[in-house]
Amino acid sequence: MSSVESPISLSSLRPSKGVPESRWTVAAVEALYELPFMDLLYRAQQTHRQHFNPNEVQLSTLLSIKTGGCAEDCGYCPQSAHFETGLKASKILPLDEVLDAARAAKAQGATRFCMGAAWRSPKERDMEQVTAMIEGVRGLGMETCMTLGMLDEQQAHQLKDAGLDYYNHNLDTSPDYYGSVITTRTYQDRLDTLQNVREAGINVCCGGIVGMGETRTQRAGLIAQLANLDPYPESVPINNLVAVPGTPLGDAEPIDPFEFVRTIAVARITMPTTMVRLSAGREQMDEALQALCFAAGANSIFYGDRLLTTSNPQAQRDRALFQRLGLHAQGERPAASVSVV
Ligand code: SAM
Ligand code: DTB
Ligand code: SF4
Repeated sequence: MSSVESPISLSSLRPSKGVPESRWTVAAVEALYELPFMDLLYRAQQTHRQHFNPNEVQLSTLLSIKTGGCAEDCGYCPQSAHFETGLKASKILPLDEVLDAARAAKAQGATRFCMGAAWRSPKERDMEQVTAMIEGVRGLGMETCMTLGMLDEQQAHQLKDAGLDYYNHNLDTSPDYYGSVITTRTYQDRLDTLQNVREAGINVCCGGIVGMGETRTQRAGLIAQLANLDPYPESVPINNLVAVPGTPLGDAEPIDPFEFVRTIAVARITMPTTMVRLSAGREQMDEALQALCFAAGANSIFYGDRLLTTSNPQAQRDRALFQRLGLHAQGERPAASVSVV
């Protein structure tokens, strides 16, 4: 039987004349979004399989090392002091609690431990504590990731010297929608932090959130920004908004699930070698939707029953899903493969 090719070739969706080959225009990214769903998934799968084992998923566990009371006004975030969400603010966790949580995450199979703080940026006095956490978690044989807000050059070097593997700092949305969501720091502030992280030699984890009332063009605008970072991030978290009552986005209309899958696929195609992380919002998704996200090229998840302040599927539930789909965690033995003649 002959195969039927889509009438739209990917080369026709690459950047237009006069734009350097490596840059994605928003229009080119949007044209990917507009492909028939099956064609888009096929493209994403092709790209994914060129660079990764499609049955392998990397597991990171999150811990909030300093919760709530944040000075920023990010409209999606339950930890902002600007909104009444009923969340109790707490001080930075002691080192031994952080290491206990990391040990537990490792025992469950996580290979990376991500520590998040509700800060605009770390203060001088915080740096000693966070660098001790990096050293301690690395000492357990895990990869480390931190997300602490904005970093200057010196702070980025301090984290690198302590052995930090990844720094997460999201662009969150497109430049033109950004001001509707956050007013206390600019898009350029975020780009500056990303540059400091990159120049210090730390792997960049940078993505965004969908389902905040943005248009498809704005989702394409976010992906184009990420894909045009030079080099693009090593890890790209795609968060589905967790709508928390009390935040300005607490009543946001959920995004069409297929549009979410499309976002994963478009991230995979535009950033072929990055780890695309299916991030916040999995608790609100059913198994079939998560399976579609893996089929679209997601190859990393947050693992463990909490994100920072909201819930995430139980580890056991993820393990059961992996078994049903024949997926395995990075660093673990693949499920037995059967050859089909
Ligand atoms: N305070 C630091 C910062 O903003 O850079 C680090 C922690 S902050 C909670 C990390 C990221 O979590 C945000 O950039 C945002 O993308 C994501 N996030 C926060 N609240 C969310 C929500 N309700 N739904 C989905 N993602 C969310
Ligand atoms: C990211 O992009 N998503 C994670 C991680 N980086 C730090 C955070 C999701 C937070 C969801 C809301 C909460 O649990 O507070
Ligand atoms: Fe603060 Fe980060 Fe939440 Fe923004 S996303 S309010 S910076 S904790």
